[in-house]
Amino acid sequence: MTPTEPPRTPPDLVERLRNARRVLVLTGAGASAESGIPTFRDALTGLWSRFDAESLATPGAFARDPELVWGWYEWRRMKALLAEPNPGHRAIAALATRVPHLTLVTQNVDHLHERAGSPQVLHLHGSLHSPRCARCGQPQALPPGIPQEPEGGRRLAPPRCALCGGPVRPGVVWFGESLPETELARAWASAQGCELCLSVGTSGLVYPAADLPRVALAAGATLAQVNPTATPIDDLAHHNLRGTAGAILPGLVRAAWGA
Ligand code: BV8
Ligand code: ZN
Repeated sequence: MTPTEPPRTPPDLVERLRNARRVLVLTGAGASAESGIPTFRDALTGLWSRFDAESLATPGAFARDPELVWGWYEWRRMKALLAEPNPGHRAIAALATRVPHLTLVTQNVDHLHERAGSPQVLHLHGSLHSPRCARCGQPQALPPGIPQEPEGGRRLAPPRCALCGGPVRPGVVWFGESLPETELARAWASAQGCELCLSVGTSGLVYPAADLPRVALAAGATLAQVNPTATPIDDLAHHNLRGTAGAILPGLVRAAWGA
């Protein structure tokens, strides 16, 4: 570590983490970047490169061109299934065995936290792995195995609902759609009651998830960020650990508990 670089495991943060009873961890797409999953704003290449995420991840885009949108999500689901959890996911899973009350809230839809062993994950934006009928809402089974989607993508007709014949949509929360009430309420309550909020790999641009670190701060929590680049809450955070989740989080857990 060069002398000018800020410490990646500041002693006061390590102490705070080791002694905290209630910790909120909020993750965004950056937490999965080292697993090879493009971040949300990088996941638009090839066929989708002329779109921005906010325009494609919407009910309107799916209504206008279901094959374009379903093709994008099947490509992302393939990337998620081919990916492995990274050391950052595993360090967060280890926190669950150390912190008496750990709440893990994710904006991600890839299920890598679960595959890394995190016992409870609050999904604010849904999941790639739980599609439902766009018409009647009936949950739909996905074909077994890994979809074979070409890089750069292709249009793909969404399956039809077994019950009503409507188009099957991804089980994610699109822009303009409400977040699941229970998960949001539990995330909000955790932010209001935590001693430490760890915001990992999120640009903090999407609401209401982006409010959680501010809610924690207002309730008196210590706020720490793990991100290689600056975000809108840099000035608010007590600690800005400038680096990747896979590089920083294991060191933080080791500094706090040895193993
Ligand atoms: C809603 C699922 C009510 C789909 C996504 C105020 C209040 C409420 C709503 C709004 C509001 N202001 C504006 C809104 C509307 C909107 C919104 O927030 N718009 C933004 C663009 C301004 N919010 C909504 O529509 C929400 N709905 O509030 O309902 C309502 C109802 C009706 C009408 C109006 C309101 C719904 C938001 C959910 C949208 N769905 N995802 C999908 O995945 O396809 S959001 C999408 O962005 C992803 O889930 C993603 O996770 C999320 C946030 O992005 P990030 O995770 O931060 O990813 P990003 O690529 O941006 O950044 C990656 C970061 O990682 C970077 O900082 C990078 O530096 C860092 N990084 C990179 N590598 C690493 C790393 N960090 C660590 N380690 C590394 N190796
Ligand atoms: Zn249906």
